[in-house]
Amino acid sequence: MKKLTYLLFFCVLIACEKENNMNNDATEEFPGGATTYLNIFSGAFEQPSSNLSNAELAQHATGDVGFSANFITSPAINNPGLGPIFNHVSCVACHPKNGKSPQPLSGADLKGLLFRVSIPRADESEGPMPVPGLGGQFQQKAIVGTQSEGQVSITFTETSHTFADGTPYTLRKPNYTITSSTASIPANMMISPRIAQQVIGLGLIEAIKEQDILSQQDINDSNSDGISGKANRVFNPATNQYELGRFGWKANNASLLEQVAGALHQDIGITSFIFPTEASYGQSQYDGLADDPELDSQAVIDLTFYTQSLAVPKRRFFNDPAANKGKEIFFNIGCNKCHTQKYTTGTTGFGFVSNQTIYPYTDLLLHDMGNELADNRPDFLANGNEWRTPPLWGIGLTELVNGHTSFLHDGRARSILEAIMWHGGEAEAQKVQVSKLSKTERENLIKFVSSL
Ligand code: HEC
Ligand code: HEC
Ligand SMILES: [Ca+2]
Ligand SMILES: [Ca+2]
Ligand SMILES: [Ca+2]
Repeated sequence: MKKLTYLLFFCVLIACEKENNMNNDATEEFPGGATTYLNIFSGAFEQPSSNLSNAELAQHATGDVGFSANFITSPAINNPGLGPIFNHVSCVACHPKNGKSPQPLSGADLKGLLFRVSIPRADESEGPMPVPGLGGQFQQKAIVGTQSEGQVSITFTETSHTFADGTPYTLRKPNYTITSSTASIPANMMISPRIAQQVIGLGLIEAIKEQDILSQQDINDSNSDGISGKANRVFNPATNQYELGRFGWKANNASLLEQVAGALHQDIGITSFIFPTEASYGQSQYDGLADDPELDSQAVIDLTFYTQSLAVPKRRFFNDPAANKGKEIFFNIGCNKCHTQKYTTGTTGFGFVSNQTIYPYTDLLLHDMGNELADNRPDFLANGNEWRTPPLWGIGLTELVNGHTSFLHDGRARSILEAIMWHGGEAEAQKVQVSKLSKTERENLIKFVSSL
């Protein structure tokens, strides 16, 4: 009898270990593999990968200048072409110190928040249908003498909740309203709020083998764990074909070149060889200047290289007992079912991101996160409830680098714990388990996530 109990206990342990797949290799202290940056300070997101050649370091430095450059109204000698309509004047204005934007508290200063807009179409997998007179993004700024597309207001609804141990907490939901617009707003227009993400480690994300992402899909939840990750498939104008989506909050961009050229085009109003026509073409704001592309192709490639070669900082609290207890909770609860711990990258055009063992904590797949987080706006294969699992590496440094702890797709969460408590849909079970943890267990879990 006693033997049987032991045996059963043993099996449960084995099953549990097999199920949660936790990896405890010492290499995890260097989550970006050989690219990892080893100092922790407020500039930790602005460092080139540690394994760049001198030529690569020089290109990184050139791209760095472009990332910080303020674009200005044409004609100008340096950085011309801003707008005529735009969201911000530089990359770094939205991605401060290459980190996440703080949450905006009013429509008067949206910081790194922008709004994607579209109207419904028969087959959403072809990508969002632009809104007549507004296009695919709402630009709330314009150069002197031009009208912006309009203004937005933000209000908040606060709700009260309690953990199982009786500790209260609140969640604050932002509501966005377009208060004025140069175009008439169609009744069926869909709006997706998106906040600027951190831009570290993206060359490594680009180098994850497509097969390693696709093999995690479980579209029909055939293993019945309530989680049904799905890859996005998006049109890439740089290659003129549909490809696996990796970047953006809905995995709506296939490559960093497309992402960067898209940011120049839509966010700043700069045309390039990928997007040679102004975002405002066909609208009253169009400038009609024959100066496109406004940025030469080498500058776009250097800027893209900058995002491909930014290091991931070293882990903190790596051998901290509380963080290690939190790691066990993370895996036992099943956070890793979406926040995949580890990959070995493939061989890419860049040696420095090839064949690296990395720990980004993402599956790069889309998940239904419930109605509370939904933007109700499809983006290629992502439906209105789905978001891409964001990488968690660097998350604990957000406070040090950016002086805030705003998380999730519109920055609504005011802490890592709030970000977890907003999880719903496919992650409802994990959220409920967190709500049942003791105070110490909750603190350990947060300590672990902050160590990433
Ligand atoms: C108006 C604010 C804003 C500006 C300006 C801006 N970005 Fe972004 N950036 C964002 C937002 C918002 C996202 C998320 C977009 C999405 O979900 O589609 C993003 C995403 C990205 C990503 C993908 C990150 C990831 O993890 O998927 C990269 C790379 C990036 N931006 C680079 C740039 C570069 C380079 C520039 C300058 C040319 C720039 N951004 C300018 C707001 C901005
Ligand atoms: C079903 C998949 C899934 C599971 C399970 C899951 N997450 Fe997430 N997580 C996501 C997605 C998707 C987002 C982005 C949601 C959004 O922005 O609206 C996210 C966002 C986050 C963020 C905010 C990241 C950022 O950069 O803004 C944190 C922190 C986080 N998750 C931690 C956890 C923890 C801890 C657990 C386990 C208790 C967990 N997640 C379980 C999919 C998941
Ligand atoms: Ca322009
Ligand atoms: Ca627009
Ligand atoms: Ca499943």
